[in-house]
Amino acid sequence: MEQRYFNKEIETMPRDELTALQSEKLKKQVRHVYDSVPYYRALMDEKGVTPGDINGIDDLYKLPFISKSDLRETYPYGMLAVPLSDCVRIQSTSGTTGKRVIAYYTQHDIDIWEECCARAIVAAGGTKDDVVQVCYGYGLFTGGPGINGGSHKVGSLTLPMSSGNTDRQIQFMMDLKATILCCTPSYAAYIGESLKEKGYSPDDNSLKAGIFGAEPWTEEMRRDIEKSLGIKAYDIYGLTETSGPGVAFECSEQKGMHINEDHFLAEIIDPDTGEVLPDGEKGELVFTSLDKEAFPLLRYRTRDICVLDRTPCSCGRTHVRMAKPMGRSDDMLIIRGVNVFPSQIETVLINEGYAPNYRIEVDRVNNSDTLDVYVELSPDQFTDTVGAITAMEKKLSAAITGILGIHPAVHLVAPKSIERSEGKAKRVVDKRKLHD
Ligand code: DLL
Repeated sequence: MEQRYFNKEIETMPRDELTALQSEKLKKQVRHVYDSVPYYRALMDEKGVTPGDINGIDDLYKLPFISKSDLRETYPYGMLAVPLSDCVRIQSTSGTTGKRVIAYYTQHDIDIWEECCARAIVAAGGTKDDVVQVCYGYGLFTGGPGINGGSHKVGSLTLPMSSGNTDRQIQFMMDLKATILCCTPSYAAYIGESLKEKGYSPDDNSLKAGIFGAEPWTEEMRRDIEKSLGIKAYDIYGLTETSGPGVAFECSEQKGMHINEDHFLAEIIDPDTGEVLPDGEKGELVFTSLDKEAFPLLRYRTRDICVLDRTPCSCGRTHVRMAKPMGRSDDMLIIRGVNVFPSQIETVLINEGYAPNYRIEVDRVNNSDTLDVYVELSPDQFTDTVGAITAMEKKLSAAITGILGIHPAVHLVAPKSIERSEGKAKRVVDKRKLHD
């Protein structure tokens, strides 16, 4: 397949040149942050490191980390590195786990963010002839605005749908012949289900690709969505703290997501000790933004658990690839001492022939953890014979036990009884936290 790039020179830059570019940018960025963010300067002083100690990316390890608690402590302006009058926009996280994070952007910051999204769209086959339907949320969430800007840069016709109102999404998709769909994977699955209910087959739409991210999703879910929409589904990753979507994206090889390394320097660390781990080892992803002006975080701990791969990719891009994050370290459930990621359960469900409509409930009864998995039946699977349902529940429970090593109570529930998501799906209820 012929490869297309949005910025060929940068995306295929030989490694030694890329490293030199990163080192140059890092030196400048550390000086900028030290001079303009008193909070980070104090952290550096405490560690006994000065901008003069940073002569390239090999010195990155000397810098202190930043984590979400630092952002909370400095809320709302404490991490700002330029005068507020130089900023043109804010975006923000949903703040479900505490105070919202506010990210600030100068026009330069928006330009680089949108270029990162444009690279992702082109890697998924996008051109100026495409019709890009953006059904990530618009507003404070970065998904809609970021992909919207990227699509403009590519020159595609952009449909700024935002999330929700699925009937209207389908009408525009059909009437305007959308070719690229951008939303969360859980919403893509819901759109696929709704199309089927309306009597459309996957061949009836004009879609060729989807760019899905903002939440963890499995390879099994990818195949499910590809089948229901008749497309090739691409993963995209990002976070508000670094800019938004487009920090990393999949190419046609789909062997991990290329990190836009000219803007974001990636490390994997041991989440417990902070020690930098060699490539190929699983750990917490840490990003340093190399040329953002307004909100330039150095060594920001994402909490996302994944692996980096620096082996060459046959797409020609030289930038490092990150594996699909298997979840956040703070989403990982510890059930009866066993580490469980919701994505492991999702893999089993789909392999066993269920749709990815499920809810995981964890509780503690008589000092022992309980795990209940509610899984929705499709109309074809639905039966009101109790014996048949019990047998299916037993089989699924055994399959999950085989992977996790702990035994869940599986409850198969009626079609449509689990709430659908138009944005990031909420699949886990940990009642132990509610009791504490
Ligand atoms: O979710 C930005 C985004 C929008 C990415 C649209 C992709 C598409 P936040 O709301 O700040 O930003 O959430 C960031 O979401 O740390 C990950 O835990 C998770 N996440 C994002 N993309 C992926 C992905 C946006 N492709 C947090 N796979 C991150 C797994 C993802 N998790």
